[in-house]
Amino acid sequence: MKILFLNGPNLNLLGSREPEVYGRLSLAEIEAEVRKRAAERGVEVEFAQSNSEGVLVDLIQQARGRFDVIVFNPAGYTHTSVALRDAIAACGIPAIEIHLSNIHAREPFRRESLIAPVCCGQVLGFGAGSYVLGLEAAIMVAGHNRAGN
Ligand code: CA2
Repeated sequence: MKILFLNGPNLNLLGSREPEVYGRLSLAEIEAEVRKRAAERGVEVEFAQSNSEGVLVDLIQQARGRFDVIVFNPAGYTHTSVALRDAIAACGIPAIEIHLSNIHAREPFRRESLIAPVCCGQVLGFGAGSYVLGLEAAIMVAGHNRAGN
């Protein structure tokens, strides 16, 4: 079982600013925690981050046949990107949307996700824990798919 953790714009800045909203861990530290949990659960994970919408579309297209589930934090593109929504809808891989913060408790423009309707579900508001819970959700979703449920 192979799971792609895909990260959108500015998440490379994690840990450096706005710790009260996004926590103190860098993306590399979150990745290390997810890798540790994934090893315990016997699953493979790959992490990618891009600030570019087009690169994220390419990564989603290239995931076909390589990954069982995509765990996706689209960051700012969550609220704007028809292109990423279309890419997730077209790729044929189940996706789980994750966020560090609770987007529903923030500014009104963050409350809408264009990506959520083409995902199996969302995990949000738990800081770095959203990535760990996203891993668990991905394992569950992949298991269901394999069982043909
Ligand atoms: O809560 C999340 O995970 C978000 O996806 C984070 C995005 C935000 O636009 C979404 O509404 C919710 C922002 C990621 C940028 O993170 C920064 C980290 C440190 C300094 C500046 C930005």
